[in-house]
Amino acid sequence: MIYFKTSNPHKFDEAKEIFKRYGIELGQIPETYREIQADSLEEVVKDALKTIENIGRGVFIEDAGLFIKALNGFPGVYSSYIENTIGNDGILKLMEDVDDRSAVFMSVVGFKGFKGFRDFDAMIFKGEVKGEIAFESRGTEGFGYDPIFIPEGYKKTFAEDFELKTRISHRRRAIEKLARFINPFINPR
Ligand code: ITT
Repeated sequence: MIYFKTSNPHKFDEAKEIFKRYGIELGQIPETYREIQADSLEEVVKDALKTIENIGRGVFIEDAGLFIKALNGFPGVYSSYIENTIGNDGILKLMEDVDDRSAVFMSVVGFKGFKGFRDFDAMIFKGEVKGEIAFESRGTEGFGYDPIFIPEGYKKTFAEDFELKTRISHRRRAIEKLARFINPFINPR
């Protein structure tokens, strides 16, 4: 069993599903972590890892964000704040007359292992998915920016096709790397 320290139940549910495929049980520590103001998700995660206390198990945190090209990467590291202030309607307004709708969802996972993981203190795993910002909000599944994000090669938003999201999302890609890495420690042959 390893633990995901996150205050976001949607993120936890997505991660739990991914680990299940590897036969790894996931527990939640439903707390936020120290989030410094920084230019990249990686810096935020690396700093926060320093505050993760030894609970005698593997623990990870994840910082994610939506980076919109035409807005020079905004909301990016401010994704949470922007979601809670101007929200998806605010983003769509900013993008009203913008032709280049490209965006990327990024996820950075920071893992700290205790007991059996000691040599792998503070590992970083990244995942991303490219796509476009929709012209209107669509769908009811998922959370956050899912209703306005259409992954590359598809027509539906993540909020309209949750099964697709679980297969190709930024979180899926980052967490799958972590799951592959820790699998031999959790399920030794
Ligand atoms: P923790 O930091 O406690 O894990 P959080 O909700 O603050 O929870 P993040 O900082 O990683 O999570 O994410 C910042 C925001 O980015 C989040 O509140 C959402 O608005 C958005 N976001 C992140 N991942 C997303 C996803 O898969 N789909 C849609 N929006 C997402």
